[in-house]
Amino acid sequence: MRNTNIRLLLISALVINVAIAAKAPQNIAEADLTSATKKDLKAEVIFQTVPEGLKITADATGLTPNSTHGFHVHKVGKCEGPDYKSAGDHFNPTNMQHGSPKSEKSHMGDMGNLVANAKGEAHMEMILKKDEAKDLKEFAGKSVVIHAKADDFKSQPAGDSGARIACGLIKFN
Ligand SMILES: [Cu+2]
Ligand SMILES: [Zn+2]
Repeated sequence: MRNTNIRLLLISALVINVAIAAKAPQNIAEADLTSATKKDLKAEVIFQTVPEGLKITADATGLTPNSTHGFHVHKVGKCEGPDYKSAGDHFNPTNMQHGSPKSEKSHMGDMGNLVANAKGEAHMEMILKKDEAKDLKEFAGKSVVIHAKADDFKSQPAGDSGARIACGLIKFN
């Protein structure tokens, strides 16, 4: 009798847990970036689906003061330092050329530049207005990369933004 009660209790706890997991928001994903070469460099990037597209909020610290850095989603969710080549090319499911996120015809993963202030901190908010960008599941499992140099939005295939200095995986919370 007591055994049955305990079993019922366990089962109901399980059911409640499954229900909570199912209700966890799938409209927000996050990447925490670290750097193998610049120990102070850290960044948090939040991806949130909104009616207009995909809202991206990035905060970075530990950058060189007053510097500008190419900033992209890369197609492989693998951050192996120190060069992070493991992250592969830019996320480009629509087969476009590299460019500015403001252009319809750029890589899905092109997020422009992160611009650091005099303290080496960068804050960026933008909305990727691409139809395909609304499916956050496409972004989860990819990686976010910060580059050493500015993205010129012209050079192919990656905006001539130089070495990859930080990397982080995109995960649902
Ligand atoms: Cu990149
Ligand atoms: Zn690109």
